[in-house]
Amino acid sequence: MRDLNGPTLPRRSRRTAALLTTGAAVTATLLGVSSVPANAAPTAAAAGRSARTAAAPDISVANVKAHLAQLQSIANANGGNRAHGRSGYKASIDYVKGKLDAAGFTTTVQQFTSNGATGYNLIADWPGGDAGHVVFAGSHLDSVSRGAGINDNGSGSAGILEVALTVAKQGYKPDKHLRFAWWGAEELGLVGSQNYVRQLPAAERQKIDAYLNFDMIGSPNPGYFVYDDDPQLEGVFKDYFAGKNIPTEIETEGDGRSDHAPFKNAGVRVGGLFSGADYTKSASQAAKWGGTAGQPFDRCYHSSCDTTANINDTALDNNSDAIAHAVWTLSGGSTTPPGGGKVFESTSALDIPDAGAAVESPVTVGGVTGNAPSALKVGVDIRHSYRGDLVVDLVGPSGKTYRLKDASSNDSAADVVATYTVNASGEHADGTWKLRVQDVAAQDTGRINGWKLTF
Ligand code: DTR
Ligand code: ZN
Ligand code: ZN
Repeated sequence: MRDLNGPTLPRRSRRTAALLTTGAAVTATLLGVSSVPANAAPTAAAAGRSARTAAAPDISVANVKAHLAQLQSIANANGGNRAHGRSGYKASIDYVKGKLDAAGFTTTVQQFTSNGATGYNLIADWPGGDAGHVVFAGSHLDSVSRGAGINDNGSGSAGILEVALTVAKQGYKPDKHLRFAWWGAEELGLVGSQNYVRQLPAAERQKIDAYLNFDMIGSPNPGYFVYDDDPQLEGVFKDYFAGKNIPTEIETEGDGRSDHAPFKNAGVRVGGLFSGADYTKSASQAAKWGGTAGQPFDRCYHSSCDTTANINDTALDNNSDAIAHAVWTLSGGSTTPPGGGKVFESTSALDIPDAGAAVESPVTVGGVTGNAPSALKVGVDIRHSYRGDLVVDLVGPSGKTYRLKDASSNDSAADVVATYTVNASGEHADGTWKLRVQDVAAQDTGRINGWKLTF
C-alpha cells in the first residue's frame, strides 16, 4: 500500500504500490490475467454453474414512491386525473411502458373501447422462462375521474412496476415465464382485464399458473389483507408476512371487486394483496396493525384527496416486498446473471500514444437478455512503464462513460492488470462496449494487450 505520508521522491525513482481508483460505481481488484488465444470468440460461462432458487431482493420503496410522484405529476398535467378515456390515463401507460422498454421487457399495448372511449392494457413479458408456465402479476392503472388515484391504484401499479424493474436489474432468470399487466378501465367495471381474458385463447389461459392482483396496497390507515381465493397462493403471502411478524386477515370484501375476478371466472388460480378502502378499521384491527380505529382504511377512496399524501409508506414498502417474494417464490428462478457468466473479450493489441489522444478498444456483446448487471466485471490487461500516466474508462453502448482508473502522478509502477466491478444496470447488455485509455503525461509508453467483459 502506498505510504500516503511517505517522502516525496523524484518521479523516476519512485516505485510505489498503486492505489487503483475506486468509485461509487466501480470497484477494482488486481488479478493476474490468463493468456487468451488470439481473437477469442465470446466464451460461454463455465459449464455447470448451478442455478439456485434465489430469495427475492428488497424492493426500494423510494423507487416505488418515485413512480407515484410521476403519476401524480401526470394527473396534475392532465386535468387532475388518470381516468379511462382521459389524457392522463394514456400518459400513465406511456410512462410505465417507457420504463419497461428501457429495462428489456417485451411490451404490448392492447386497445379496447368502453363508454365510447379508447382504453389501453399494457402487457409486459420478461423474456425467458418456461412459456408453458406463466406467473402473472397485474394492477389497474386507471383512476376515477375525481382524482389522481395514487393509492387506488397508483400504489399497486407502482409496486409491480418496481418489482418488474428489479427483475431486470437483478438479471433474474426465472424457471417460469413472468408477465406483468397494467389494466385500463377497472373503475368502469373491470373492463380492461375482462377484455384481456375474453380474447385470450383457452390454451394460453391454461398456461397461467397464477394471476396475482394488487389493487390498493398503500392505504393511509392500512390493513394487511390477503386474497383467500386459492389456498396455496394465500399461503405464499401469509407465510411472508408471518416471517415479518405482520398479522394478516383474509380479504372478504373483494370478491369480484377487482381485476382478479375475470381470471378467477376463467378458472385461473388467483391471489393478491389489499390494504383497505372505504370500510372502517375496527379496534381489534387497530390493536394489531396500528392506525386509527373507527376510521376508513382509506378516507380518500375515490376522492380528489387520493394524492401522494394519501399513502402509508410502511404498508407500500411491506406489500411491494411481499409482491417480490411471491413472484420469486412462484417462478423458482435463479440469480445467474443475464448473460449466464458469458465472457466477451478483445485480444487485439492497441498502442497508447505517449501524452496523446485517448484510444478505444471495442467489444461487441450479443445474446445477453435485458440490461447489464449491477456488478459487471471488466478485466483489463494494459502494459505500460508508468501506470500513473493512464486514465482508463469503460464506455457503454449508450455512450455513458464509467471511470475505472484516474491518472496519478505518484504511481510509478508498471502495467494495469486488474478487474473492475461496474454498476452498468442502466445499460442494455447487447451492443458495442469500449475500453478507453489515455496517456496524459510524457516519457512513458504502452499498449492495451486485451480486455474482457463478464456478464
Ligand atoms: N374495487 C376496487 C377497490 C376495492 C374495494 N374492495 C376491494 C377488495 C379487493 C381489491 C380491491 C378492492 C377499486 O375501486 O379499484
Ligand atoms: Zn377504485
Ligand atoms: Zn382500485
